[in-house]
Order: sequence, then C-alpha cells, then structure tokens
Amino acid sequence: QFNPNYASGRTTMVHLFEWKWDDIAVECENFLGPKGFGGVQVSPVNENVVAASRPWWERYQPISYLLTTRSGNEQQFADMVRRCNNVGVRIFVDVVFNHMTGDNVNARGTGGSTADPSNKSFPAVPYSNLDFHPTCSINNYNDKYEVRNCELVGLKDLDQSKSWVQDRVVDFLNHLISLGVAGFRVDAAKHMWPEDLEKIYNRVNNLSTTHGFDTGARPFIFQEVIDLGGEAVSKNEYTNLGVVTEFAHSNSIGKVFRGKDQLRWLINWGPQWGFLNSDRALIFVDNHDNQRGHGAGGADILNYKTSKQYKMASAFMLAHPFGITRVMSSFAFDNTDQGPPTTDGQNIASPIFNDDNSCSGGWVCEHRWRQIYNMVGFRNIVAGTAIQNWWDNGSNQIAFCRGSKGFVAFNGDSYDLNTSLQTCLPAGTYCDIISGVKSDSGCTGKRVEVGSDGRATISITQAEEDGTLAIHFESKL
Ligand code: ARE
Ligand code: CA
Repeated sequence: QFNPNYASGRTTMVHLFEWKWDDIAVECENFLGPKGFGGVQVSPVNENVVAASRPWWERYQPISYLLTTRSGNEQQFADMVRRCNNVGVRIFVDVVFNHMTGDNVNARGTGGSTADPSNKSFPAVPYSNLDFHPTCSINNYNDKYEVRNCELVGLKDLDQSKSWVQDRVVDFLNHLISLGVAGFRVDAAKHMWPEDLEKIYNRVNNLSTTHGFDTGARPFIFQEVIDLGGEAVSKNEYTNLGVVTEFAHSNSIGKVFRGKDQLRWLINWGPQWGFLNSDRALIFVDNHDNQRGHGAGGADILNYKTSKQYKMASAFMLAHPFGITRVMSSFAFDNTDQGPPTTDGQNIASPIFNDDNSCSGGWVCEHRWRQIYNMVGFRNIVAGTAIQNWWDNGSNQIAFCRGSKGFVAFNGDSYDLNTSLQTCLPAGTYCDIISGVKSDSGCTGKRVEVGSDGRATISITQAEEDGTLAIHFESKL
C-alpha cells in the first residue's frame, strides 16, 4: 500500500487530468514510456452526474460504479491499462467513495443511469437512504465528527461503517484491480474515518499477476488529506494506511519560488519543513484543485500560468530526493469551473501535438515541457543518491549534486549566476537538459565543461528563459 509498484528505474507519475482513455493509451506508448514516466493518475473512472455546462468537477459526483465517463467506457479503460502496463507505465485511479452527488432532480449519469439524489436513491449501485449519514453540512473543520459525518459541499455522504457500503466499494476497487490498475488516489479521505478505510483496504485484492505484477503486490494507496495545520483532522491519522498527499509541500514550494522565502532555506527541505516522512508523502507543485483556487493553498500555489517559476519549482521537486513525485498536466482555463476542451460542448477533445512535443487544442501538457520531462529523467537517473556539496550564495542562488550522478543549479535572484561550482561529475562536456536536449549531433542547449577536479563554470543569467541548469552522467557528450 506504500509502494507505487513502478517498473524498475521509474519514479514519477503524471496526472493526465480529464484525458480520454484512448489518448492516454497512445501517450503511454509514444511519450510516457519512452521518457521514463512511472505512472498516470487518471480522472475518476466511474459514472458521474451530467452537470449543465459540463464543469470538470462533475466527475466528483458519482452516480454509480459503472465504468463509463466522458473519458471512455470500460472496454477503452481496460485497453488503456493493458497498453500502458505493456510499456512500463502504471495506472492509478482517482476513486470517489466518500459521497455520491449533490442535490439534483432527475439526475442522469454519463453511463445513462438515473438517480434521485435528493432522496439519496442511487438504484444503479444500488444505494438507498439507509447507506448515507443523516444530512448536515460541513462548516467547522475543527470538529472531526462534522468533517467525517456531514456533507462536503452538499454531496450525499456515504456511511462507510455499513457493511453494504463497504461491499460495494470493495467490489468497485477489486474490479479495477482485475483490469490491471496499480493503485488508487482516495478522494476526500479526510472525510472518512480511518478505521472504516482500514477495513476497506484490507479487503482489497493483491494486484493482478496476469497483468504482470509480483505475487502478493499490494495496490498503492495515496489518500487525499488536506492538512496545512490548525484543524481537527491530521494527516498523521492516515499514514499507517497508505501514503498521503502532502499539501504543505505544494504550499511551501509555491511560496519559495514566488519569492516569499529564499531559495537558500531549501537546504533542509523535507520533514523539517513540517512535511510527512519521505516514504509517506505524495508531493506535487499543484493539483487539479489548488491550481484553480479550489482546495488548499490559495494564491501561493504556482501553476502553468507563471511558467518560469513553475518550471523552477518542478525542477527542484524532481531534483530533490524527498517524496513520491507527481507532475500535473492541465488543460488551459480562464475560470475555475470550466471543463476540458470539447469538440461540441459535450465530448472531450483530444490533445494536438506540436513538433516541439508541446500540446495545443486547449491542452497545456506540462509533462511535455522539456524542462519537466527531462527532470523526470534526471530523477530516475540519480535515484538512490543523496544530496551533497550543497552551495548557495546566501540568497536565491543554489546548487547541489546528487551523489556523483547529477548536478543542478537554480538562479532565483534578479542578477546573473556565474561562478565555479563542484558538480561531483567526471571530467567532460555535458549538455544542460533544461535549455536543450542531447542529440546525435550534440546538444541543443548550453554546454558545461567539467574539469578533472569536478568543477565547472556555471552560468544562469537573469534574462534566460529558465532559471535552472541540470546535467547528469547520461547527458555527457
Ligand atoms: C460542486 C460545486 C459546489 C456544489 C457541489 C454539489 O462547486 O458548489 O455544492 O458541487 O453540487 C470538486 C470541486 C467542488 C465540487 C465537487 C463536486 O472542487 O467545487 O462541488 O467537486 O462536483 C475540501 C476537501 C477536499 C476537496 C476540496 C475541494 O477536504 O477533499 O475541498 N478535494 C477533493 C477533490 C475535489 C472534489 C472533491 C474532493 C469532492 O480533489 O476536486 O471537489 O469529491 C481547507 C480544508 C480542506 C478543504 C478546503 C476547501 O483547506 O482544510 O479540507 O478541502 O479548505 O474547502
Ligand atoms: Ca464522510
């Protein structure tokens, strides 16, 4: 439950928010597999309410556990999981079982099921009002009973202590395991009692050996618990059950790279910042909520719109050994309710790929930005090494080695960085994987000359597109 079950040599998942299953299958084969991504978090797979104007958040309002959504049907989902596993990329499903939909008259689901949410009747599961907590709303996050037994933004709150509810959820999760998924993001885990979750997790099957997992492998479980301190529910209540989303990481990295804190303080990045231990922390720069002002962190959170700082924060997260890393991949938005790009206002459109790997057609595809996918590769290559030779200039210029396998430098000051630093790498010429890529003909970016003493002149001017430089032993020319 703590192991992402990645194929060997891989370390990082990407959240392909609102992508269609057919598109994810192709992306695994053409891009994620070759570039070394370990897995994909997919949007909720089970039937959700069809909401007017099709906001992204309709997928967090379940109608049933049929696997039909705007991303595709069960057969397309199963095909995607199989094809991604075949190229070493795992699938993690965002599972929503704290609640069903909000009040809604004549609700219709993406799979054609109907429900009467106002009377807590969901015949396609089936659930009746006996399966839910009595109606009350969550107003006071200092009361853990209210947080767990009342309705989050009016969503009908399931009672996970009931055996009928446990059975339905376990069946749903086991169905997904039988199709070859590697684990789950548990939505709104904070709003469920840890003892109920424990009962459910304990009944979930081992991963499917017919899909290539080791005998006895447990599904990876990462639980969405927002804990920035000062509330009744603590992230520590969940760490014996699985990994937990570390929102303090998202919040702090946003502050640092927005200039509200100095980069030199990153020297003790990790639990000393109040984060969970590394093996329990699912970390990210932004998620699908806080990139648009939902969830936690407010204006300190970075997203694709502030691209230079966003790429620097992502590079730091991926270069630093702390945590289990997740990269966000977004669609462009102007307002916080806006759903994904569509062909006709209803059906989700596929991303369009440009020659430089980037996306268009309304998709941002941060995971296809060179500065991000090359750092996913960096993390794979330096895995297992520690930070050494930390350097800083006393403010916002920092650099460190990862063992003798990689070196990274950041310039967050408004003046140039140009100095001789220890890279810990063998002598030679290296290609900076932030400003370019190593290619057959050499390097499309900056070159770094490492001397026999391991030192090199490192330059990141204040005017450069990116404030990061990274080299590793496979970027040697
Ligand atoms: C939508 C409408 C609502 C409407 C409701 C029911 O926006 O106005 O009342 O439907 O009709 C997402 C959206 C919601 C959306 C919901 C259902 O964000 O806007 O409601 O889908 O469609 C808390 C929870 C945390 C949750 C965040 C958003 O603790 O679990 O709120 N995050 C997950 C998902 C979301 C999703 C849900 C849960 C629901 O990632 O995408 O909601 O499935 C402090 C607290 C946090 C709290 C935060 C915000 O920071 O510490 O615990 O997070 O405030 O309230
Ligand atoms: Ca609840």
